[in-house]
Amino acid sequence: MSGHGAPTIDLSTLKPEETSQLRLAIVAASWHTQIMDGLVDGALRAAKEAGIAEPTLLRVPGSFELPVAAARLAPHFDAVVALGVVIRGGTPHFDYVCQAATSGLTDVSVRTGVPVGFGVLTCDDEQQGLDRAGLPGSKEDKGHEAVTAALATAVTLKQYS
Ligand code: DLZ
Repeated sequence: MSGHGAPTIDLSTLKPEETSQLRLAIVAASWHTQIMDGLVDGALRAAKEAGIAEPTLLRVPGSFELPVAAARLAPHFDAVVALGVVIRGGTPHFDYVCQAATSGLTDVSVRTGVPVGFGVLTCDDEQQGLDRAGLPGSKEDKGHEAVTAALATAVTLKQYS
């Protein structure tokens, strides 16, 4: 999977009166510090562009802990964004952590009806993460993308609440 085919969602086309009032929570794992710093910066930048003054930022140890954090916060927010970096190693651990994070976050989103932006990078090596982290020299900005997607979905769904 790659970024090819991603839609252009421009936060500036969303009405500020819709996005600025949204309650946004960002849950972020802590493994792979440099890449995570880029993801968190991108997510906070997107929140600021949407006019959200004070998003809640909650740090957890690893990506495995993201679903339980998202589950605890989701009922209190309009959108949740999960950020993490999982890098393939020499054991099947990678697959278990990726599977747990992905299915857990999907479950939270569907069960609560609160959009959960998926900003978890699943990488073969560190370079793949750096390329997507929104850092100087990165090709993609996945933290920003995850917040944009979650807010756009929250705005779309708001009329059906
Ligand atoms: C144990 C582990 C490993 C090997 N790799 C990663 C990783 O690349 N990215 C990540 O976010 N977390 C990793 N973890 C930690 C697990 O997510 C979890 O925190 C621990 O298994 C404790 O529950």
